[in-house]
Amino acid sequence: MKVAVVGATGLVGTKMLQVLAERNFPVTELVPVASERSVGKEVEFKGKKYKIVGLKDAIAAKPAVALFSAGGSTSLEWAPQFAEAGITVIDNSSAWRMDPSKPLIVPEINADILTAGDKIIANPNCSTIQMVVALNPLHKKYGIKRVVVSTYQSVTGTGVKAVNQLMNERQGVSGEMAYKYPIDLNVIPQIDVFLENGYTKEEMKMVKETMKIMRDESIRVTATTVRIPVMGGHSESANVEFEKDYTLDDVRSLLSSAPGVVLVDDIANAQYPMPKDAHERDEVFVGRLRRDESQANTLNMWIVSDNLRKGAATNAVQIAEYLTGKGLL
Ligand code: A2P
Ligand code: 11C
Repeated sequence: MKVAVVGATGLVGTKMLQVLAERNFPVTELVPVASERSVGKEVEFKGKKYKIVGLKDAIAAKPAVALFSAGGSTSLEWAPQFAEAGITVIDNSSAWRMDPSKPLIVPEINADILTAGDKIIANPNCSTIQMVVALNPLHKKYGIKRVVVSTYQSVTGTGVKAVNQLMNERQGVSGEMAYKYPIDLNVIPQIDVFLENGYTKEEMKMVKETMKIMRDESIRVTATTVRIPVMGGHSESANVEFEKDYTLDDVRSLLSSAPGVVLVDDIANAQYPMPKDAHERDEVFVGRLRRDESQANTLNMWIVSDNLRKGAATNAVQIAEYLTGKGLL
């Protein structure tokens, strides 16, 4: 199968190439795409070198599927043109996620809604993906009423520029700033732009995308999203109120058998999820399970995942695998 990766030189695009290779996705020919400044350069995929092309040439190459991660404006402008040419787009930007005519997919949860007619499929935000993967099995049994979530997000979520800022600050050299403030030895309680309601766009993504993916408008989510000087994964503290009461043993058993979830919850041995352990893994790690003693039917949990993998590249490739498996491409 001919596969295009749009944004192939970026952090997520590079990870997409890695994940496609690792999972042995049946790529017969790769079409790597980046901005005009990268056209002609080469990327390596499974030991073979491929020349980077521009977006027009990528459409002319007629891949069956195109994984997009080159920013919202590129997706807004180009995804419809790819779709028009019969190419299925799996888009990692926020451009199409809340469009009611576009599916927003986490394969463990709602891939069943996909049809051959879906030509632009949205990949959710990384902090949303890891949260819903952990919440969905609990929602099915106990019904979630409300989630209060605070995030601790890796600089890799911002892109190469932010990784460089952190590394430059660590080495005491000056360079381009991805953030308004230093990130090393600091915590920035702003991810993406502020909206009129005083929340950031990242916070509202967690609210709206959760309802769409879990197909339940009644789930209330309130979020505080925070950037920390960490690489390797996003962490989240979630306080989850259910309709029905639960037992911790049952929650543990549901999470242990949930697809894509790994339970790491052994406080006697100081075992809990951390970004350094989630790095380069595809699963969502959950731990620190405990009853909220201040309120009935409420659970506290800690959720960690590699934001570039399950939060972006892996989820996109899993969507492509689902489409291939079901003959929808
Ligand atoms: P390039 O390397 O040529 O700038 P990141 O989010 O890690 O910074 O990566 C962004 C990715 O999106 C890069 O591969 C970048 O290519 C690509 N990109 C940015 N703008 C465009 C554009 N207008 N058309 C195609 N690709 C783009
Ligand atoms: C971050 N979650 O960590 C963002 C990155 O909507 O796909 C991904 C933004 C998005 O900064």
